[in-house]
Amino acid sequence: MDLPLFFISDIHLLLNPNGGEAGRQQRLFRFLDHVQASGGTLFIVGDLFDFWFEYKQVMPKVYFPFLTKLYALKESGTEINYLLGNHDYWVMDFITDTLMTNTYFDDISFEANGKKFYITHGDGLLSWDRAYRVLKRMLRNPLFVKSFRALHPNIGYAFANWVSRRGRHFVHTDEYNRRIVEDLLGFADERFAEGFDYLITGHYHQARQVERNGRHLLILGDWINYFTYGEFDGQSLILKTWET
Ligand SMILES: [Mn+2]
Repeated sequence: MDLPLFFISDIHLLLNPNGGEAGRQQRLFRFLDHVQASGGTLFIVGDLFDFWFEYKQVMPKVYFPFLTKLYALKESGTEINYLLGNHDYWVMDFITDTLMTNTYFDDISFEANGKKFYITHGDGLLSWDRAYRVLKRMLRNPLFVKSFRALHPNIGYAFANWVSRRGRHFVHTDEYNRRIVEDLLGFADERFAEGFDYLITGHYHQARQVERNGRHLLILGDWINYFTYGEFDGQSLILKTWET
């Protein structure tokens, strides 16, 4: 795993691009160029796509510019690790074999330069999220996925669009965000007690870095409002903003 390590999440590339989408993607492409030039490793910590559902022979064409960009990055020799989120869990061989170096269906942990990392997309972590955890198990159930895949793609994607429009609430109150950080710190402290130095999560659409006795919780923000990323240079992990 080549240093530096870069962590991004919650880009939510749109199925129905709005006026700002091309510019947003160009900004992301410049970041990817930076990753390539640095000779480092990229971690995408979930919700790269606002919706990805792959079929045996079919995948969404709207993402073509991004897919070619990422494929070129991989072909140049950059390692791309993709941890699936709650918007882009339903991948097949195009993602796992063609586009990404490694794809992960669950949390991962590893050691780099003497530091122990725990990486999670983060959905379902909150202590009060019991109902969501049941829903998550259902949406990932192989029988459910098989049934959804049997629907015509136009029907499947129309349904996803409808769900996505209803669920778009990426800006929360300060009070709600503070409660989330507090709850995530409970989960982080458990990982720190196990010996992990860094807990990195996405999903919560807030950019925060909290230190606890030299160990760090990093909430990655997103590429909708924050344009943030985590960078580990071998010594320390820092939350940065791309093109401030
Ligand atoms: Mn998410």
